[in-house]
Amino acid sequence: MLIIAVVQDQDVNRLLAKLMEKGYSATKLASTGGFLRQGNTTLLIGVEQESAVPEVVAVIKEVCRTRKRVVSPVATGEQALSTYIPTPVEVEVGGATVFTIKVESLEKI
Ligand code: 2BA
Repeated sequence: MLIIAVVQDQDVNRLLAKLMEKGYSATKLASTGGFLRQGNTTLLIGVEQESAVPEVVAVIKEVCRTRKRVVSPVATGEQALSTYIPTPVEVEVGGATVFTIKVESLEKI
């Protein structure tokens, strides 16, 4: 099984430490959220047994926090040419977005 978790940068070190402590392997990828266009982190966590998924998800739930971000919309098109003043918008970013996928094979070469 492959667990893909998009998490906030602030939670990554604690999350990786907990996962390693419990014997899981993970790969950390720098990513960017499509909506906020700000950095976040994507972890690829491969586990051999499907039964390990709930434990990994529980660790993610324990570590990752929901936070509020204030974003200023970027002016586009005609707005950019006018006296448009962007109003900051508050967005709640979830603790993690988690996808779980069945893996056909895992080969280490
Ligand atoms: P972003 O795309 O930068 O989104 C950050 C937060 O902005 C989202 O938090 C959500 O609260 C809000 N948001 C996203 N799209 C929106 C929209 N069209 N209108 C209003 N608000 C919107 P989360 O939902 O917790 O997502 C956090 C990050 O997880 C996302 O960063 C993205 O990188 C990833 N993600 C979330 N859903 C995904 C999906 N279905 N597929 C792939 N990645 C996803």
